[in-house]
Amino acid sequence: MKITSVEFVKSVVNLNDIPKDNLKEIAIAGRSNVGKSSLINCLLNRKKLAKTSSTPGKTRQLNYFKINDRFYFVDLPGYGYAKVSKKESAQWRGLIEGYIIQSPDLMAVLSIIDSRIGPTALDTQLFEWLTSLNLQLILVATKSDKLSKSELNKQIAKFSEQLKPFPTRGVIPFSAVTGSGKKEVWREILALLE
Ligand SMILES: Nc1nc2c(ncn2[C@@H]2O[C@H](COP(=O)(O)OP(=O)(O)OP(=O)(O)O)[C@@H](O)[C@H]2O)c(=O)[nH]1
Ligand SMILES: [Mg+2]
Repeated sequence: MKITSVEFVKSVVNLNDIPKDNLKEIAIAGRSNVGKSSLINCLLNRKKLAKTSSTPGKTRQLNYFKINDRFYFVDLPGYGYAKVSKKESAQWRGLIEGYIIQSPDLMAVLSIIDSRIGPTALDTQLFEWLTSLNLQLILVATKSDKLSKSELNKQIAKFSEQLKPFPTRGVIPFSAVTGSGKKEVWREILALLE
């Protein structure tokens, strides 16, 4: 897709503050540190738009990025990071779940898994829940640059089998470092925005 404008609109920690301008939204979800913010930067050809970090727990709010004045990417806090206090982790969970339930303009959730690890129990829980809400899922296996071509193929075949119960059109291998898979991810996003 040709990106003509990208605007960081706001960070939201309180569900009353979510934008109400009826633009469609694609949310990016996944374990803490899996590479959500890096994927956003890569898709939008920006290096530092969404803040990334090698320390898990960088994104703690819902971050809204407006693209071409037409739709939003919503960067979500990561889940499953052991070093976050119970209280904080419950807060993030409430924020993510509340957002997903309360956003009528949410078109799909782009769920990110690690190519080396695959879907964890928490990921599968999320997929089950999204499926029960009739939300579209786009599955992306990131950090593909960390595997050889044959290892990656093996992993993708395995994940596709594991994810069969969910309504998704397969798992897209992706790397924010090389940009591999970018076109395929955009194709899925645009299909859902049509
Ligand atoms: N090799 C490689 N490293 C990546 C890739 N994507 C992200 N990383 C690295 O993984 C770490 C976490 O990336 P982030 O994009 O901040 O992850 P996040 O999911 O937004 O993390 P939280 O906001 O903490 O939940 C950083 O050190 C990135 O440089 C990738 O495709 N390949
Ligand atoms: Mg992040």
